[in-house]
Amino acid sequence: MIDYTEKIPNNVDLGRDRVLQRALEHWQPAYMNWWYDMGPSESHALEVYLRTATSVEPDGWAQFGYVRMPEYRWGIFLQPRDVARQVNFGVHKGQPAWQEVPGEYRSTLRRVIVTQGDTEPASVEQQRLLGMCCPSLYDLRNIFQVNVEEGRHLWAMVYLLHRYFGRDGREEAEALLERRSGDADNPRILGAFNEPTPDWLAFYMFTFFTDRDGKFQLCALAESGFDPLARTCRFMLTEEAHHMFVGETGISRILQRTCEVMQEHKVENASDVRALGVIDLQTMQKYLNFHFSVTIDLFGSDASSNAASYYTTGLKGRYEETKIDDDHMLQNAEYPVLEVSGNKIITRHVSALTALNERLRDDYIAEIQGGVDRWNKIMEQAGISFRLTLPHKGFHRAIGNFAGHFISPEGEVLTKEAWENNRDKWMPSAADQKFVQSLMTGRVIEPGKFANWIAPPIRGVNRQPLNFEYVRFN
Ligand code: BYC
Repeated sequence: MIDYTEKIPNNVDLGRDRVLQRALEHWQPAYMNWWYDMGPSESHALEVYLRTATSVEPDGWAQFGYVRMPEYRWGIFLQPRDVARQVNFGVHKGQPAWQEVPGEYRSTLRRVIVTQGDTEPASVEQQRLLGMCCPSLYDLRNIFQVNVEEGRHLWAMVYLLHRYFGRDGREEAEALLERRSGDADNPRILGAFNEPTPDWLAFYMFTFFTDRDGKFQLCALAESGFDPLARTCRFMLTEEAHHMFVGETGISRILQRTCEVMQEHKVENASDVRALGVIDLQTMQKYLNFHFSVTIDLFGSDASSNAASYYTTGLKGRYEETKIDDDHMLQNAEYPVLEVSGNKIITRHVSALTALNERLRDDYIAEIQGGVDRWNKIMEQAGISFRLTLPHKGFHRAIGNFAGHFISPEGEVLTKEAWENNRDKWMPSAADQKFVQSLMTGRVIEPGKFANWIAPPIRGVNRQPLNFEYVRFN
């Protein structure tokens, strides 16, 4: 019999919880089967220089060493409990934070946890082939780090389902291993997690844009009145930061390399840039448009009674709820949302409670803009006039007020036909994707070497040199 307390680093007193142990005895082998089937392709024998969380202390959550990924110790960690913590918003404001699931909110909470949990294995599935065309050992190690941590985030949600939701929770935990990204019959729950991640440009965009949705959703759940959920999400956020770092620096390094080549060869035209084996800035903008629009859909509808009730009942807060100076009830407050009226986009003030998805989306967009500004400095420093911009919030949306409308990146309301005629100018066309993928046909695995289309990072992982053997192929 496997000793789970030994195998699963945890701070939830796993050794004493017989019910949980029994549940895990069933789930853990199914998880391993899923990892072998859907985890990174042809990776099982590789030794990877990974960080593993072995405790929540500052010196414990980032232990570096070589690990074969199937032997990674997927731990269960919650931020330590603050016994004075209260429900900080909604109708239960001021009550002690709940340590067990309130009966009347059981199915709603389970649903939110399942939705969050579902994204974690989905992203691993989306990225499973990318190791086969990595631009360096450094990047290969980083994608594997992201993948094992998404696996751990699945564990985090499964722990909550097993520990607090009885038989329904166990069934949901099993279903998390059964859905598959992009599967026509049994897809992942949210739209963006059924899109393919076919190349490394898409991967960096995904970790910059979509992992950041993860950050904002986790921040909102970290405010939850259900304390175990709040504490789990707090700890997940420490790992999420690295994923967004991989995305932001990945895009920066591609831009850096493109700018170097443009300067060196004095070329500006996209086809000339492509001929030199780097990704033109116009294509970068198209990928940005796609990933931004698909990701902002993940925040849900602009007006959502679900979001209002999550808040009123104390289950899901706002970004940085406790730092906001208001009544934390929002009974009479309003919030501006956009909608299409005729051929114009207008602003309407609606109840702040129903607009909570929109508010979180706006907080997210403000942070994204900061990253885009940092990317633009690379072009500025290279003396290149091209600038990346965020498309209008209504561009290419499938959820909320803009769904079914045809909005240009500049925010004009167009006919379907006019929009379709410009589609390939705004979003990656089949030919653009083919070009990007043509740069990524094989993997670069010589220590210290990088593919031509991406600059090396400024520094290595955990102060290791750039030519460190981040992955051992043996
Ligand atoms: N695709 O009232 P609404 C991450 C559904 S990422 C498909 O607006 P609500 C990560 C919705 O379910 C963060 N369906 O919805 C990143 C609802 O269905 P029903 C993941 C969608 O509930 C990278 C209906 O439409 N975490 O961690 O207010 C790598 C009405 O919509 C979508 C969470 O999302 C969509 N995009 O808001 C790894 C947090 N959007 O009731 C990991 C948990 C909406 O009609 N989830 N629908 O059947 C939530 O809080 C909410 O479910 C949502 C949706 C904010 C997502």
